[in-house]
Amino acid sequence: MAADYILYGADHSLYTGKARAYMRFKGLNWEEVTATREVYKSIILPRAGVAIVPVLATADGHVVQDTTDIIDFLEAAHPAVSVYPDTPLQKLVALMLELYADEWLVIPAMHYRWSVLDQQRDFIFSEFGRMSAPEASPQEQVLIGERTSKMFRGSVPMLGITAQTMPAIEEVYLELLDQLDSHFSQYEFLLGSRPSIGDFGLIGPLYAHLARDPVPKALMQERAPNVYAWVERMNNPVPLSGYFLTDDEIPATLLPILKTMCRDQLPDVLDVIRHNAIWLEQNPGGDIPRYLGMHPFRTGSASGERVIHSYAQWMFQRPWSHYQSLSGQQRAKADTLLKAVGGLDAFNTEIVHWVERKPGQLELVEGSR
Ligand SMILES: N[C@@H](CCC(=O)N[C@@H](CS)C(=O)NCC(=O)O)C(=O)O
Repeated sequence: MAADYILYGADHSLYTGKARAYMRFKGLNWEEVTATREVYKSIILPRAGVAIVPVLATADGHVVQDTTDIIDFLEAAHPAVSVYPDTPLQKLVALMLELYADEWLVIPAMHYRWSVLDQQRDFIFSEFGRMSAPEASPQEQVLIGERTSKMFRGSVPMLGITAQTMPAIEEVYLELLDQLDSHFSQYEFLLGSRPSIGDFGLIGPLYAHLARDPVPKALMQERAPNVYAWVERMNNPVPLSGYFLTDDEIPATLLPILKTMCRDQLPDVLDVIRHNAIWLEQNPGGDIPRYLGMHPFRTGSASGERVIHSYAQWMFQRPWSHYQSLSGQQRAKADTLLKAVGGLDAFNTEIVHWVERKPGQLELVEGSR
């Protein structure tokens, strides 16, 4: 039977890992096709618009880019056994952890791929080379990969990964591994026996880079075997199975992770929103560029500079609008949770300029809530 969907991506791609695990869980009739140089040229660029993976193509010729849009598109088409909890706190936590994973844990993921390159050079370059040119010999693939990965290697300082921040990036990551290890020693997934959108977010950085590249893989297997086992469960799920915990329970083991997210990521996101607003006020009706320069950030005990990634606002709007939709008892419970993890002020910050994504472009535009 011909596949209903094709996912164009790669084994070593962070965001492909997120979409792949989701599609496996949903038990869809799909196939994965490597995004070779040829696929970028003949399919991704002409049909999706920008040179980014993964890209989903449907049998009737529709394409979707961006894992969050891919998942939401597929959720709408296959609503059974949703990955979005329908209870207020679990939905909030799942969306917060998706945001954290997608936009912040890319920092340790990229650090452990590129800062220790001397210890895993052949593996990394041959992965990039194999993706671009599957027909080339293994030796050629290493050389091709060295060339094609240049842009990703070059983005490391932009992400805030420098000699000054590396010790703190590692410290915060090791703490996260310990916290997740303790969580997954008790629970199959973040919120029970069914993976949520938060799990699919986390599998992005925690698979292709942190559980697959040789150096961080060994670290995870040694230090956090329960996290490694969760990675395997995410990649080999029993489709459409499991339940979220009853009574909208949030496991206490997730609170320290949310605390770190609120401490490190939310100030960065609020500053992105501020920069997006300034830009829109100066360029009404314009397309907000993907990057708006650099701004200060903190992670753990270190401070540095990283790129102002306008897109982070779009991801933050998801948990923010869910929180804002709550009222009465539900809002009070969400407030208690957010207060305990240090996120209450951020979630009560007014977003004056709402942003939207337009298919086929990286820039954002002003939209209406
Ligand atoms: N927010 C996007 C991010 C996708 C993304 O950054 N993909 C990487 C590969 S894992 C890529 O193609 N990057 C090229 C670029 O950023 O220009 C998503 O969720 O799909």
